[in-house]
Amino acid sequence: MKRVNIFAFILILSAALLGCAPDLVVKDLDVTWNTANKKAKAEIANTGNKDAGKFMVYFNADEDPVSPNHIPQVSFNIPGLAKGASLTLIANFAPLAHPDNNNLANVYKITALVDPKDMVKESNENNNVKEVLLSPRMACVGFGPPPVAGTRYGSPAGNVPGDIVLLANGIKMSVHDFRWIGGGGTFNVARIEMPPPILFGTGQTINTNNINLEFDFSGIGFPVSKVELQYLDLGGLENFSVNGQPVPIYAGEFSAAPSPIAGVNVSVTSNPVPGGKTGTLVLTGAVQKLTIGGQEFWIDNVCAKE
Ligand SMILES: [Ca+2]
Ligand SMILES: [Ca+2]
Ligand SMILES: [Ca+2]
Ligand SMILES: [Ca+2]
Repeated sequence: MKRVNIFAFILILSAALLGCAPDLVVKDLDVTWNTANKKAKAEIANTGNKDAGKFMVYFNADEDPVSPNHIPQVSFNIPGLAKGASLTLIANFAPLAHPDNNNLANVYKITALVDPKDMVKESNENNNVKEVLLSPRMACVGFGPPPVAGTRYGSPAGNVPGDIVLLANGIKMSVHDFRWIGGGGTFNVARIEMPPPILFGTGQTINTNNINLEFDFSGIGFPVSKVELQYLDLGGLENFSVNGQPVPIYAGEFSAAPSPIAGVNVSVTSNPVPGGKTGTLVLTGAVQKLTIGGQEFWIDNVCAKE
């Protein structure tokens, strides 16, 4: 009988001790993720009945693929949080953009973790994480590194038309004949390089010199409803097609490309720069394939969105 009493007492005591503990929770996680802003806002609360001492809060930007050296994470040191109190933290990821993490283009999820190092013993350790999947999903080709600047595709690399030369984030890039306005064509070279010293792209870009690049989005893992890229046109004419249309291919000034093509709306902006023009292409609709190339023509940040 005495034994049972002691056992009961221990049970009550443990319950009391457990009940008298902080409980840190991530109550809310809001993510703003677009070209201008890459921020996560979390409300952290202590819903326990004891004050919490110091702890940390991590905001992780989960990537696919994971970058080798610049995994985006924002961390906070919190000196303490009284019982019943809450605080709001804002993590700004924009300054963490780096070529090594594809300028944050591979981020698909934001995770907020309270007390990741378990510095506070809590009544509930299983409510310390909240995640937000970024929507729409997005996959991009940013032209490295890798590959290194100077990498060439096409004739000098021994490629033949149709060769797949690059695979990035499920997007396949192949090389094809460039077609002249009057018919006939050529198969010359595309080169990974730093762009001319004009505000265009981010880091490395790809130059097309009388060759076409085809981007195939069919292996991307989600339905594509939008494709965007940035371009720099320093002369000559361009080729352009969407989902294999028109046949054989549009040849002319890229900024005058027709719209719609194959049911996809085509929007090209154009701003003058010394020696040419730069701008963006936005394709809105179900895009499976995009073919593009020119003569003195660069592109960067080919992004497909859900
Ligand atoms: Ca907790
Ligand atoms: Ca803890
Ligand atoms: Ca780039
Ligand atoms: Ca042109």
